[in-house]
Amino acid sequence: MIFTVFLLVQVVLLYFLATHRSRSERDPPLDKGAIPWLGHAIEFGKDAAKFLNRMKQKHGDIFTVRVVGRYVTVLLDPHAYDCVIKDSDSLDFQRYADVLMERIFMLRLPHHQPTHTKALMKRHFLGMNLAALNGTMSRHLEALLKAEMPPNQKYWKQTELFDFSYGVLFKAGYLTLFGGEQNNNSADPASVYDEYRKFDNLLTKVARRSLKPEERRTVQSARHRLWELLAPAGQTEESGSNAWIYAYRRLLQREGADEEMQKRALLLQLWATQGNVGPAAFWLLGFLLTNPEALSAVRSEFKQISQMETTDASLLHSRGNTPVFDSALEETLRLTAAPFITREVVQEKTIQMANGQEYQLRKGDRVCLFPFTSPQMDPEIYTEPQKFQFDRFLNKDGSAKRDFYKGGRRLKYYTMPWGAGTNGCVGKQFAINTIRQFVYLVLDMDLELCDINAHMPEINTSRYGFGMLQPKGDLLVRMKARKTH
Ligand code: HEM
Ligand SMILES: *[C@@H]1O[C@H](CO)[C@@H](O)[C@H](O)[C@H]1NC(C)=O
Ligand SMILES: *[C@@H]1O[C@H](CO)[C@@H](O)[C@H](O)[C@H]1NC(C)=O
Ligand SMILES: CC(=O)N[C@H]1CO[C@H](CO)[C@@H](O)[C@@H]1O
Repeated sequence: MIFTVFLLVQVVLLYFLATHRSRSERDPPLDKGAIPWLGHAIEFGKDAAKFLNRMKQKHGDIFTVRVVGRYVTVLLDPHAYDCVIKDSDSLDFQRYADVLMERIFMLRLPHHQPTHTKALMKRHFLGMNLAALNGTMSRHLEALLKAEMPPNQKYWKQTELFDFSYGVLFKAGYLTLFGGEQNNNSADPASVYDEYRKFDNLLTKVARRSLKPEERRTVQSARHRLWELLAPAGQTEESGSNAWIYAYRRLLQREGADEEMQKRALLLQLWATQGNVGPAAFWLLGFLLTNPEALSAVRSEFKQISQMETTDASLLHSRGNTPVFDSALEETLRLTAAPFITREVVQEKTIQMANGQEYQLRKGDRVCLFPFTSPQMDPEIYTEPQKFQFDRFLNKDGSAKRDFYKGGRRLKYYTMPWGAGTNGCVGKQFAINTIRQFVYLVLDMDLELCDINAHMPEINTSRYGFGMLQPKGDLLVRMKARKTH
């Protein structure tokens, strides 16, 4: 009896020691939440943007919250973001990414060297190779759109814009980066897309470990199917747009990854390269269709260019020639790109805020930036931040606007859809080219809302933190190819 009581006291004491944490002067405000251990996990998962806004009102631009036993310091002062983005000695991106890789993709790469992968991706997705990608992508896009919307058809085709945009861009992107030019053993893009959407729909729940039993079965089966579908990719050497997979596999082999881990790594890359473009193109087309002034501005810019240049495909590489489109895209991403930028604190570190105040980050905690809240939706930086204004990123003279201010100081980071620093998106330029080409081709068809008074669907709040947001529901449109083409 005495022994049991003794044990109980010990357990309680241990629990207290493990979860107790008091504030010191240099710590950010601490908010553990009412539920022991879980802390704020439930509210965080339901709608992270709303929760972080509430914490910002309560504590200011930096605070520490407890989420599933971990302490996460959230930093919302964009003037202080460089402290986190630039420091790779005391703040480790890889350690944090490894957790997600293991949980979502069941991927373990013990000898993985991120800098090598990074260099490989840069080699293949930028510079000369970007030029090759653009051509392949453009051919796949045209073929897929032609199949969806045969020329010379008389009748309107009704479709859901999100599903349409995601489907076409995913399949074109898959064929470009995983199928290649001559490759004959790549899987049917439609089956890859179907399985991917099942996986994608449950991804946030996998990351938060909140799957119901039947959802767990769905995820496991979709993940398995995808591994099998991707297994043949990059097995043989190829030139062309999927050469990167062969090189990537060779790199993984040198790092000691077996076949099994290689195909799992390919699913990770499918997610990184195909998960954001479709949703981004959906939001942009949706905002244009619900803002007639913006739509006609973009259409007339495209019209001018296609008159100037000889072929439509050349639009894809006329970088910098579409300031109106670029501004509309940047505005779209401001409103709908919401990644967390997270690091693990491996050494104590001091952060200096815009007002000069200093805070200490504790070893073992995580630090998380959420640029969606600030700068992107910050009313001090953008007037009426909820509103889509296609020309927000244009100066009066029509050039790109890059100066935005907070607290009287010019911001280095005024939107961050692509992340930043060494871990920023390597596919940015390719993604922009692709979206530009897709929107160009789609606007070249007859396209209209089924209900001219339709509003944009609401945001699915469970996806905050996972890159591009997705809508709750969809937007019905009808389209048909123009006769003259
Ligand atoms: C609208 C489209 C896209 C958006 C908004 C986007 C956004 C991002 C963001 C925010 C990150 C950084 C993640 C972090 O810091 O944790 C990232 C990483 C990455 N992106 Fe993109 N991306 C897009 C399209 C693409 C495309 C088309 C490709 C491939 C061609 C691509 C390839 C990658 C890769 C390989 C990484 C990982 C880089 C690393 O591990 O350091 N992305 N992307
Ligand atoms: C690919 O497969 C098709 C039939 O499945 C065949 O007609 C074509 O010649 C093949 N192409 C190459 C490059 O092997
Ligand atoms: C919202 O997103 C989650 C995660 O992707 C998904 O499971 C859920 O079905 C979505 N809800 C709606 C209404 O689309
Ligand atoms: C720089 C560049 O964009 N290059 C290529 C883009 O695609 C076309 C074909 O559609 C090629 O001709 C360009 O060389």
